[in-house]
Amino acid sequence: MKTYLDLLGHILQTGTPKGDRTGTGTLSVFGYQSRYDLQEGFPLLTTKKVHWKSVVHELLWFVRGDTNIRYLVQNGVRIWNEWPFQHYLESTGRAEELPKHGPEWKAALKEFISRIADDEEFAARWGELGPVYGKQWRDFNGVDQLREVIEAIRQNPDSRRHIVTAWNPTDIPAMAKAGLPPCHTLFQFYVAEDRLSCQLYQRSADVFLGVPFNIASYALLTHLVARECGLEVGDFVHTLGDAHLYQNHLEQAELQGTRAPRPLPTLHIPADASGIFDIQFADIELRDYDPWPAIRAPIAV
Ligand code: DHF
Ligand code: TMP
Repeated sequence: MKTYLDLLGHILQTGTPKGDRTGTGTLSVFGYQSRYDLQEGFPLLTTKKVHWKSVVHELLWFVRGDTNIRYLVQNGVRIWNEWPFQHYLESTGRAEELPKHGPEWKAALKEFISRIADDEEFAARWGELGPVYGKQWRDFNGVDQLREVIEAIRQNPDSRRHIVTAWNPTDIPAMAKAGLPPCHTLFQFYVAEDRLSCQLYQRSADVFLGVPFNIASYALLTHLVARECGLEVGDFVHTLGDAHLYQNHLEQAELQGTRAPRPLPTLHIPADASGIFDIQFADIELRDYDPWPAIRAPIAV
């Protein structure tokens, strides 16, 4: 899959140094588009190992309308841990005494996460990310956008209005408090020749850490919606706003750029598995994933 490596190369070659909210610093471009033909295989990167289990659990968590990290934590998914933790430290006045990523901070994070898993009340109070993706997809001021878009694709496939938006301006302050305003902001489905395509507008893209997850997540969503509508899959079109590489990811990105892509894995869901709203994790199977080793990088919080 050359497409993603082209994006890495484009930012390394033409990116402009730019400051950012987290204070890390980035190389950034504004506006970029990639296209993944889902008939060619499942676009999970092969040039580094991506934690597939987290991609699947996170998507099922969105689809169910959940916004509390407890489900993720209980299923071994760590990708959303740091934002509620930071909010907890700030709210309890301990952020100052625990410098980010130091040994005491790490110990406190571990303790926080085991309390989220074991203590239901604590999780209800501190595991919430606010009205983020799951809430907006399933209940945007009362509208179940996901259910409605699936019904609309079934009834009127040619429509040019198959849109789901996570960008709910009145809810942005509440999202920013414990989580983040949505990065994957708005998506649109498109049907032609019995194939379902999906385009995502992502306002802000951490190209080394976030984007590999985002591509796989929307490819999986496209498969699940297509299945629900009796369609084949078409393309995933990924449109990026601020596409950036953090300054502390540059070496990792260079290393990844030296690796030759391998054949893509394929996605398999048994015909008798439930539909998108009730599908089980175990029904979603990826075959023949043979990636290069993982490449570690620090995440900017
Ligand atoms: N903040 C920033 N700065 N970048 C992000 O990509 C991001 N993504 C969020 C929330 N906030 C964010 C949600 N998605 C990882 C991947 C996706 C993600 C959050 C985190 C991540 O850390 N991936 C590592 C480890 C994955 C694992 O747990 O095994 C990776 O190497 O892919
Ligand atoms: P921002 O809100 O200041 O743009 O910071 C969000 C960061 O998280 C930014 O680096 C983009 C990144 N991100 C992704 O790339 N994909 C995601 O799915 C999420 C949630 C965040």
